[in-house]
Amino acid sequence: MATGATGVAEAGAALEITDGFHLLIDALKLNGIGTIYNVPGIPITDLGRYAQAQGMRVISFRHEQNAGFAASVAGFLTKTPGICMTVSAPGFMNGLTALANATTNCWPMILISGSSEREIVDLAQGDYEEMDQLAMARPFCKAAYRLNHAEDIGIAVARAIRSAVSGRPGGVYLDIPGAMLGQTMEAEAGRRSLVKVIDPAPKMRPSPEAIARAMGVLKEAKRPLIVIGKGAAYDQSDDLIRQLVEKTGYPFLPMSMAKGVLPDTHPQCGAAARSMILQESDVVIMMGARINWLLSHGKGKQWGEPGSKKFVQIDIDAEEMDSNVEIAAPLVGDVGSCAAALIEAMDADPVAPPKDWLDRVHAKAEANMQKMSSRLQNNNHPMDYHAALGVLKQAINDRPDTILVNEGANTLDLARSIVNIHKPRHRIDVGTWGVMGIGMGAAIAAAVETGKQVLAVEGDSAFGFCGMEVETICRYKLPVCVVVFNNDGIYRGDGENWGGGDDPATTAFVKNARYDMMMEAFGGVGAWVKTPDELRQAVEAALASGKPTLINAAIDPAAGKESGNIGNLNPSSVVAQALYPQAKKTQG
Ligand code: OXT
Ligand code: ADP
Ligand code: MG
Repeated sequence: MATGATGVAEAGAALEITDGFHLLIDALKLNGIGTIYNVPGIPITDLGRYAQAQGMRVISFRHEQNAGFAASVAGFLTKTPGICMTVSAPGFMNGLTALANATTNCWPMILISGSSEREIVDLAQGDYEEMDQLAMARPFCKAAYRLNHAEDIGIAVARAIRSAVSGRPGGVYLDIPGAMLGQTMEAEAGRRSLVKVIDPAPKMRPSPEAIARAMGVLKEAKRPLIVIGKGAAYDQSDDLIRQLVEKTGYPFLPMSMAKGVLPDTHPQCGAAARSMILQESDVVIMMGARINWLLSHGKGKQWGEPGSKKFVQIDIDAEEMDSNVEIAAPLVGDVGSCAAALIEAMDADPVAPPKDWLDRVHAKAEANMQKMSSRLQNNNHPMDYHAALGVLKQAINDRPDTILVNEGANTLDLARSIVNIHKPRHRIDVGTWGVMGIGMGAAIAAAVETGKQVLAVEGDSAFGFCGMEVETICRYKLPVCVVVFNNDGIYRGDGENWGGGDDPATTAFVKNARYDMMMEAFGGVGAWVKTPDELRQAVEAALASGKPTLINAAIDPAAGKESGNIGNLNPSSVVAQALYPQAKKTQG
């Protein structure tokens, strides 16, 4: 079977010509891309078949959004653009949310969509699935290109890869009019037209002046803190990050998807003292983390007295500096290069580990963890989030190689603080947008890209956005265990219709829904559990067997909070409070 660019050569030997289909496949393979996340249809059905025939892994999904989320997560995990392939207009649009989400999260992904007859689209003459996709895609990605000629495939794929991974990574759109795929050219010329991208994401080293400036700020620090973000997780310089953190002796706070870059059990981890360290720190090193809504924009009472902080920010994107607050020492570069330069500077001129401060952070974190641990042991009936998550925490402790995927509101926020992550890039969640529906795509990509066991902990609403992909999980026999936290609704399952009518509350679902039977319908294992013991047994069986499994975990419908930890972001209104007595409960 042909591999890499030799596909063209071998096809050429037999036929002396090649075509757009094969040039595209060979261009991807030549650049080390071996997997396509796909939904077939006109005009790309055969492209998927040929890719599979040429030795690529083609994972066909039930909906393009999930294929797109998978591609973006593949990009996050591998630093190589994940490829999502869709049909024209509606399929393309289904993939667009994922493309925008990849760009927002700074993950490399390429959305390749077939498109209709150019001349007809441009004259708006009503072609099959007519749409000016290139124009539509532009606002949602870093770069968008259209391929009109087969001879341009090599260079277009090279540009797309470089755009996706260089500098701040993001989404790229590649428009492939169906007619282009069938274009033929002489095989040897085709082979020569392919481009292997050299050094697609060059290291960016900070200047010595910038390092000296940062060292000056760190030397003055009394209560320093390192915030580690998913840009640091993405960078994969895990050893350098650990060396830097341990050399400084500073406490660190992992953002959600940076949990595990250093284990949550590391003695310098301050996650369980979050409020205290944000408020009381005086110098904060931001490492691949933006100062956005997830950190209250670096302002307000969460951050203590105005003007009480100095920021050192490590980021690959210079424009990120001063986006929300003043950055005293910008370090523009990749995390690995910046960490290495700081380590070198500290070898020459060490910073003093802030022992008293670290002891205080430790004491606060210990106290919070103690408070939490008693709640995790409870045997309440119906089961609550804490009891269920206590079981899952233990499951991950026992099998730290398992990748945790997590979405929902309460399901997300509580799992984040309860379930420790022990290894880098072993937690994938809703990311910067807080988007529901990433779960099954992320779980599939994690299993496909790493071969590891995946545990997807899903709110019942979150799962509903992508649940049909359990068929994909079964079809490809992936080691994915989905646990649906079934509280009969969005945030809570005990909502009422405020108008008193027969329709259910806007946030309520069918009670006691049998999500487990969805998995059974496709040949996987289903379990309906109501107690922590039953959950423990079902999870252990799933993780030990690696079989596609869905555990439908009944959670107290009254246990959740409106919007989990971010209820404060809901707009409130005095009019609503006057009109509806119930509004007090949800609007605070
Ligand atoms: O220090 P303090 O005292 O403050 O305490 C903190 C930590 O120190 C402590 N902690 C610990 N204690 C003990 N031990 C340990 N180990 C420990 N670790 C930490 O715990 C507290 C809290 O810590 P945390 O979590 O780190 O900090 P905090 O304050 O929460 O951090 C703030 C944030 C903002 C960084 C954090 O909350 C965060 O990352 N939040 C992300 C929130 C998010 O993105 N949510 C998802 C979106 S919500 C909403 O939009 C939803 N929708 C609408 C919708 C969406 N999103 N998308 C689409 C496409 N359509 C619609 C929907 C439909 S959610 C949703 C469905 C919800 O229903 P489900 O059924 O799916 O889920 P359920 O709610 O379960 O029913
Ligand atoms: P989190 O949500 O975990 O706080 P964000 O997604 O907000 O993280 O921030 C990630 C940041 O990391 C972005 O500003 C992005 O430019 C940056 N980044 C991405 N890759 C790298 C890298 N290799 N080196 C340094 N910074 C990076
Ligand atoms: Mg729910």
